[in-house]
Amino acid sequence: PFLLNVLENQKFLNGAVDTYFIDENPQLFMFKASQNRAQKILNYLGQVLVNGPATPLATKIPPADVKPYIPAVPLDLSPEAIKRQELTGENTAVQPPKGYKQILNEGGPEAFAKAVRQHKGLLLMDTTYRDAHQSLLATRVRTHDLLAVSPYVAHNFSNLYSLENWGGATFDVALRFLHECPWERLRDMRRLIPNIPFQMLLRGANAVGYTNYPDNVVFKFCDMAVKNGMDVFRVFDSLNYLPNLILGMDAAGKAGGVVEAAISYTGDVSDPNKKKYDLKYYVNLADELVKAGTHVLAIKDMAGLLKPQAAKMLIGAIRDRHPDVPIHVHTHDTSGAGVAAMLACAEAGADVVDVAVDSMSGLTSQPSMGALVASLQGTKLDTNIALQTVSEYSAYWEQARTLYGPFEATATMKSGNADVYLNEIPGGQYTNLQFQAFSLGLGSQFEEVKKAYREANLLLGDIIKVTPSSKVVGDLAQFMVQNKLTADEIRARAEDLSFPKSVVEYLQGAIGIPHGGFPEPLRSQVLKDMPRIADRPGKELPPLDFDKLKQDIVESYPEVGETIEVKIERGKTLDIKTIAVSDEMTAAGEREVFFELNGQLRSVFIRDEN
Ligand code: 3PY
Ligand code: ZN
Repeated sequence: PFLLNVLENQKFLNGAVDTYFIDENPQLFMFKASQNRAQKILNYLGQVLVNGPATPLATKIPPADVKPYIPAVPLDLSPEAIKRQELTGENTAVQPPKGYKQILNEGGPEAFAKAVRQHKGLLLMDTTYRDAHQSLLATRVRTHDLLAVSPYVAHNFSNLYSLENWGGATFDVALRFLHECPWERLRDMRRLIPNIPFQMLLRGANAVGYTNYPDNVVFKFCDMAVKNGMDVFRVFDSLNYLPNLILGMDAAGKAGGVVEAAISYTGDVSDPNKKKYDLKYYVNLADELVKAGTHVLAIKDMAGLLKPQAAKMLIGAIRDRHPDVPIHVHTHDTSGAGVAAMLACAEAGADVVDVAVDSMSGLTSQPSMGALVASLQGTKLDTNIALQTVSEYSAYWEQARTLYGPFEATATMKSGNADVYLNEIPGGQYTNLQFQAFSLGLGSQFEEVKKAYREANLLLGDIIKVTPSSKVVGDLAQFMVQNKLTADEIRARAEDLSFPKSVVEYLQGAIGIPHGGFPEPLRSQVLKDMPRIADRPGKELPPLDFDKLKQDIVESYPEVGETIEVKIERGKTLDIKTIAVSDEMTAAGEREVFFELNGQLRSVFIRDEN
């Protein structure tokens, strides 16, 4: 650029310059901003090539510099074991006690369900490995920290119904942000925990994604999950749309898994004014799921709306109709009533409830394991888990959690909030929406978003809200807040507004059909003559060709050698080819990344942060 500026300078071209020329001509160094853009882009691409895509940190809380203390497991001190350790370095822990996994292995899902139903005390599922950190730490817990405490879990929690350790958002986050293989995580956990059934959350026809997949994808996914160590599949659909639920149940069952069909709970069955989702609605759905052959019936209270009184009515009614089917209840502690609600469920006949270890519990996570264990000690529902054991497990997570400071939900969330009964926002989404509002410096906007969420839900016809239908409501709420639109204005201007894509697709029927149908006239006003799906969405999708997908991925993601066209302004395009990343590092820990920029060789130095 300097040369170009100089070559446009008449005085310089005429040779009429002396040593003060540069001092007297500062404009020579005033380059147009655009001259820097190519360099910035190369720096960015170099950064991605060397360090991978960057993830913005959620908070300013730094990760702690700790090595969490790992509670010990009993060692096998036999001469053979010691010799094996010397020779192979193999772990010398004694085998953990047998658990429900062995019953499942020996007798299959039916025998497992029967044993669960016959068990006298209350059984627990521990969500620490999945929903707890999905709700509190943006799903960021790495395989390393899960594996470190896994031998302790195997040795001390052999009487858990299951350990929820996969599915939901963990799959996506492992790949996208942690750059970890979720399948490897599953196999490694299985190796260390051979005695406790593993449980995953399957979003029905959405598997572990955010949209309906072709049927063969869901079947293949479940098959691979079982082969890699998965046992129990909690299958839900974000609209409780039966055809989607049954598809997920079939896929999990065909793969050999335990099918735990889940009814997503919304509203309040103890409130006679809330008529859309009343006791009859849930009981009918339970009947359908039992008829469809579920091994276990789950109530999935994803927002934590099931009050103790409602729990008693709902669980009591289902227990009466289905005396032989195990009932498993999931909740979130957003309001603070989670422990009370789970105790009420247990009293009313639930076999299993979900808890997270104390230091990973509460707020938008699950209720506290220690609180449930202690509350039931000495009663007929005793969990037979020692409080001291829970306490050691909790101490590990208390320290491990500090490693994830940057992702802490508690950076903004200081207490529970019973306003969840008004807005019905699911646990994980509640944390996300709050964080988004605060990170924009608009803490007060969270109040507006929560109110808009409630209105958006009613505009859409009062729907079940859980991934991905909760995203549809959340997107509409954000749209209302950003554009300062009330529900009445949305109704009046529906034909002209440009709604978020998720809302339009939802109204087209892309994730299924809601209970009570789509809201009219809103749907017709928004969709006009756009196509509508009148059946199960996956039914219309052609099967995925796995071989072709593999080939396409291999072809379209060469890390080096890729040519990228970057349009920096109208009519101005940069052709960038990634040539190489140097194997050697400079003394400053940098790698040289080579590009061809519009045919010219260029390079940038990028710090390797791996
Ligand atoms: C998920 O889909 O990940 C959920 O946790 C829904 O509650
Ligand atoms: Zn949940």
